[in-house]
Amino acid sequence: MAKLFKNHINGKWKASASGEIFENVNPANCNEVVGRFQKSNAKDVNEAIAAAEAALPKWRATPAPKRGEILFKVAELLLKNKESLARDMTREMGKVITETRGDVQEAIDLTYYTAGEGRRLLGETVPSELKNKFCMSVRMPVGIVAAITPWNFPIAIPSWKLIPALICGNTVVIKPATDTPLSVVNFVKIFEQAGLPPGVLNLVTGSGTEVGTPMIEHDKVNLVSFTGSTDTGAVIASTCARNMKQYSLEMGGKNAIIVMDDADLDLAVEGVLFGAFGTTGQRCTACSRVIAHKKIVKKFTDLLVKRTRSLKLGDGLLAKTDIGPLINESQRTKVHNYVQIGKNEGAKLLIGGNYATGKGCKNGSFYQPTIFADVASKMRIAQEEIFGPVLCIIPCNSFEQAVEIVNDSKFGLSSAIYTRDVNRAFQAMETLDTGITYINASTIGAEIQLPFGGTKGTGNGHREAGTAALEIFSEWKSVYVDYSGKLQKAQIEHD
Ligand code: UN1
Repeated sequence: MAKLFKNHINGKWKASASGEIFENVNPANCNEVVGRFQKSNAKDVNEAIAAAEAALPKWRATPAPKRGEILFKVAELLLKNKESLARDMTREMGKVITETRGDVQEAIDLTYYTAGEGRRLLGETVPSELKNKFCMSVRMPVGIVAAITPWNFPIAIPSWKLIPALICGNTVVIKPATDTPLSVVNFVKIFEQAGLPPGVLNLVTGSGTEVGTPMIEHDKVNLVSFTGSTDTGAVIASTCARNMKQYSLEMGGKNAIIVMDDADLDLAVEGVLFGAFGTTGQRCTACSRVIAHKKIVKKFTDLLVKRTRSLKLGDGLLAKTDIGPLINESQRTKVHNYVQIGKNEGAKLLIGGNYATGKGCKNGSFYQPTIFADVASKMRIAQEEIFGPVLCIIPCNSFEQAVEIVNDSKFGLSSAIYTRDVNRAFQAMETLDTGITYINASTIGAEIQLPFGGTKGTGNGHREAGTAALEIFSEWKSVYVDYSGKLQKAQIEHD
């Protein structure tokens, strides 16, 4: 029988109060159970939050450079265990091993970068308007953080939340997606090995309703940090607003690449291919729309379809595999439904459009890389996030029209343009309404030292990673030190 994994509460590995478990299955082979996990409930959540509350005073009083030292050890251990972490991740999530190595690497990069913040956490010193008075701002922890993380980046995205939360002196309870609990169990073991004190980071596995809801409703939680679907994000936002909690949301995308008539077409094809079908299209940053200039749309499409035909589907642990499965059957059904919607809307299906059931794909949730041509911007397949290997090609007449089409979306995460015209490139940077814009590169592959997040319906204005993450996970305190020995009145003693 597959190995049983437990929750991590107050430094101890513990079974759920429910006495129930759930199984995690390899999406490339539904006969392989990767592990059995705790089907937790509100009792476990309460216990984890109580542990986080008890650990908070000591952790926030620990000097930030010392907190950083533990996190540097976390980075070293991630590096040391990179290969086994990546293999476990491919088994539970399906993406190819080169990408799961990249996922772990993203966490390593973020952890080294952010651990260094322990010796910065910069605030401001500013002059006072009065004599013998000193003004500064310092960063304070927010308190108890509830982190709810998705399955598409099972270690990288938890690292975006846990590492900045911890360096800022918060304590945390994390609920990983039910499709990828093993990667987060592995991650939490690393924190334990690195010497993080008990209760500072707690892990509770289980469903959104049984675990997520009591977490976001708990009155001791100060901040909810969430990456996932727009629907769940909306529930979190309204629940937190009602309870005066802080929240940070990173949700959908409908990312687009503009291919202009002066683009290096071979380069653009590779960028679109990587953006649309990498991670089987299951990235928030995935390219799901190409806006191609009418002068090159035919040539570009032919090249793209040809390259798409050469992609190999299969088990992500095999070196020859380009594309792994979708995360689960319900996601496969959803993707397939969108393909039917696209056909009904009158888009032209060029390649794919069905379950992949060939050699090496029989027992998994595989879907053929799919391309629609002649897509109109208002079609549902061009507006809604599909989260699968489905790409829409939308022809355009000009740069201005291309920008209009990219911006005709309720989301605003990532965008890209392929052009050799430097003026166009700068105009694109200025006018594309997204949190991230790439010039002559795909929509995916953000680096951790810059802010990550989007405009409009993608989020609530926050940015993760880089130093921007500190704005989420710390509160400003302004401090005034009056050393005049008398009552001084700001604003009033003006003349
Ligand atoms: C996501 O899909 O939610 O920029 C994260 C990228 C990765 C992170 C994606 N570094 O594609």
